Amino acid sequence: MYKNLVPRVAAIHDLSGFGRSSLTVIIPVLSTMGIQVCPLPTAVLSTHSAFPDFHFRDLTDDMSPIIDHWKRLSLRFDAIYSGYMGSAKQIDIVRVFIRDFHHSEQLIVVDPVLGDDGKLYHSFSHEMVEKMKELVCDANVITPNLTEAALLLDEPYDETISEEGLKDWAHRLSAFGPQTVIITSAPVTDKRGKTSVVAFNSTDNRYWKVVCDYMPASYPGTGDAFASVITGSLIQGDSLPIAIDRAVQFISIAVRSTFGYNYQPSEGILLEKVLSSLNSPVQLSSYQLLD
Ligand code: PXL
Repeated sequence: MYKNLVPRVAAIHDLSGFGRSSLTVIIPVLSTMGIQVCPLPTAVLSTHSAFPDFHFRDLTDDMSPIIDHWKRLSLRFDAIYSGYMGSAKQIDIVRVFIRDFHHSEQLIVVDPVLGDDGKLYHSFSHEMVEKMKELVCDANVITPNLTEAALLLDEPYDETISEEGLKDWAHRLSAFGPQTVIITSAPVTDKRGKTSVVAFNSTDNRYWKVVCDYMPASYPGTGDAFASVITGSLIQGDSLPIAIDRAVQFISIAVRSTFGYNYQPSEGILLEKVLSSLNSPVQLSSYQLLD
């Protein structure tokens, strides 16, 4: 059977020129992990949407011709990985793309990019939330942050949600279709200064948790870096808890490397300084299996 010499991912995200988010993070992370990235861009922006007055070019009408060309080339993708959508209409295009390019050994990761800190991102409407609920049904793995998990479940954003509550949310999200649900920015109510990632895998009915230090700064693009390490790690054959450990450790190193500088957080984590750490084995595994 035909096999790619290097694992190949179709990456369906926007290209934001400045601010280290989406494809400018996803391509270097996955390339460093030895994975070929084929971008299917959803939009081109001058910066990510947290900068004022950004220029935005919606690429909805270019996606189908790009996909049609890829079909004529009979491209085979080991994974399909989607994130920020340029319009709600693109979700129908992505769903057809997944259906047409699907094969049994393929990993489908949907990062349901919608918002953060309890708020929808600038320029997203409720229609995007409703369409994203459809897209997550097609995924094997989804990586919502706490805000996105709440939006997908029509729950109020709850920064004080308990571990039991997080398990319930992860379980309910997996009922949409994905076997694996990974919720980031999950609060740790019994420990000060900590944040966590809580995950559920419906194939073995196990819940996992990785706790790390909370740093009082918010860098755009960390969710993209996190989901990219998860995607790369699962493609490389890691288990779910090790993939989460790798992603948490990478984000922690990246945030700590950045935090000490007097620097505008809107420019994103100093990715270039820490990319090479992706090639080191997990130094200190810290995952816990939850009851
Ligand atoms: O990191 C998610 C993301 C991706 N793309 C764009 C964004 C954001 C978050 O703000 O604005 C354009």
